[in-house]
Amino acid sequence: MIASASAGFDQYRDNITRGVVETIEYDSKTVGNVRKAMVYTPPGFSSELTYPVLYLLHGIGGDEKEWHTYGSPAIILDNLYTDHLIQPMIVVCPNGRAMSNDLAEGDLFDPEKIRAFEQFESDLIQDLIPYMESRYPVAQTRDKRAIAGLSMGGGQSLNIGLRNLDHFAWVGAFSAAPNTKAPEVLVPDPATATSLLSLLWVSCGDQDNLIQISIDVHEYMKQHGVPHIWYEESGGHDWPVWKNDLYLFSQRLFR
Ligand code: FER
Repeated sequence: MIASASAGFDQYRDNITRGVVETIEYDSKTVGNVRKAMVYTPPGFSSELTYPVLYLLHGIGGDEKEWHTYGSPAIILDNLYTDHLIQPMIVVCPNGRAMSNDLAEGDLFDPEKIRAFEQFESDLIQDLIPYMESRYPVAQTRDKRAIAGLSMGGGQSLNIGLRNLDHFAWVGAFSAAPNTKAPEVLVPDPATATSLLSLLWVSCGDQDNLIQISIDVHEYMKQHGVPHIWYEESGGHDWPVWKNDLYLFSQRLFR
């Protein structure tokens, strides 16, 4: 049984040291243009230190700003840091729709836009991660990289994270969407995944119409002995669930 976030976890506190959020732009060879991402550096950030990185992905209606607009990740993480409940980490919110017009506009289910969420795998691994490693003091090993996201971003985290375990040891899916590949495609080799994963987190709200996708992933992992956390929480396909997930998931990272 996992207890949900304690009251006030997402409320701005006065007189604490805060992290900093900035928008960066990186050259994407994948898309052929300059793309934006939002980067959170933790309270007390120092370029003398080396930080682990969480890549935190948005949903079908979002972009690189979505988490910061609706999910208060900086407040949640600043509070957790102040309470000594998380490791200091950099959190990168990219735009997961890897195409030249990556705005969340028009028909969000247009096949070209859905494909762009797949194309993001290359943008992340070939373009954004190298950018982060060239501009920020970040660790460059798999055990110091995490990928997580909500809905479409949850599907991406499973698809990209589990296919690139040489890059990620920590994978989290919050309310994963139908872009999630079939469990046996995600993890064709349970023994290898088991040996490489530090954490596989799968969560979903019990009122979410998409919950079967997460249950299928959970059941497959259970059947094949792949250690993971399955967290069914109360709620729908919505921000209270995803904020709670970030609060709980981030505390388990980089331990
Ligand atoms: C779908 C239903 C929902 C789908 C994607 C979503 C690709 C994504 C929802 C979200 O990101 O919130 O059929 O197909």
